[in-house]
Amino acid sequence: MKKKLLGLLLTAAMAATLLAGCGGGDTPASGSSTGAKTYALVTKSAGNPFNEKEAEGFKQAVEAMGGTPVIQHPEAATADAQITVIQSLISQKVDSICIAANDENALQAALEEAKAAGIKICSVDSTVNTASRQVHVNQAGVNEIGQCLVDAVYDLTGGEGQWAIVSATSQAANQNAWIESMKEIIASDSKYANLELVEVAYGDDEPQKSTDVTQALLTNYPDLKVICAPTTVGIAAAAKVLQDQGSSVKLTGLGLPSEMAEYIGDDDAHSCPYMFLWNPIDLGRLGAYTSIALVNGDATGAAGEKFTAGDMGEYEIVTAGDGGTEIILGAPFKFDPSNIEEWKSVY
Ligand code: RAM
Repeated sequence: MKKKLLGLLLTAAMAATLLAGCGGGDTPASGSSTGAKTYALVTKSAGNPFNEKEAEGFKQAVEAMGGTPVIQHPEAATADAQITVIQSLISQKVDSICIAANDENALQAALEEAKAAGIKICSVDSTVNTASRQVHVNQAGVNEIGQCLVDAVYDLTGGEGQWAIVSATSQAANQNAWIESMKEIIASDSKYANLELVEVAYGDDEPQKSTDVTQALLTNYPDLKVICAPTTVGIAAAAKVLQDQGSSVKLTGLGLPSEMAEYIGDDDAHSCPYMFLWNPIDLGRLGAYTSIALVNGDATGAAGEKFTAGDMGEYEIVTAGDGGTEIILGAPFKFDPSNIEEWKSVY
């Protein structure tokens, strides 16, 4: 997998060099005669390494295709901060906006205004409602992620007892969808009947707040067995709290290998036996290639359409759980003591 990634990065770098060499840098790769197109990415917030990796992939792919990337990290993980950014992108007349939404519904008016101005819209990582997007670029199937997390909680609790969630913001569409899926999976199978979810706490994807809510969980629930944090910021904060305190509470969730390597281990000295994620760089790249396909007219966002995502190959647009459409990057990947050393330098 690592070799494949390095290979892809190399191909992208070679494509970038070729384009720069023969096209003067601003020649679009895709046949338009109006000069380089401008592709914007709006992440959830600044200061989150996951968002930075996503932006790195987006920028790399747009540049490899001869376009101009515009990367915006809003100051806070709020809808208001993103609305301000969207409005400025409309004035800048960008060709597309790819957004990791801080709220599924609150961006609708701003995104509809963008759409009316001829800007192509996709969401990535965290979706907007179906009226606000043409297609969502999803890291993995919602229920696939939900199942991985439920299985991990079941395993680490020994099949019974108290567990809690440390999430991102209470409005985050992606975390809310994963949590909803986990609850549905648990309710649908009597195997999980002895698992007791005591609280969903929100660390707002801020390290300090995530630390505080983790500490409060430990104080309020002395019998707590497992914390599941489906956010890279939340899991890193929780891992440090648990490990520093020598807590017996075990941790799982979604984490960046680079931030979590020191906490992953099978013994009592480590707080996290294993966790999951996907490649955030590839997620950004797929967001870029999708934006390019929408701008080129290679895709409109309808289910059944297929397009070539540059050197990532062909992707198909499928129907999403909310009735809109999505493109799925791949399956969640498990990180444990056997592979964490290999991955911690990649992302
Ligand atoms: C955080 C963000 C992001 C999410 C990852 C797993 O970095 O909330 O949206 O996909 O965690």
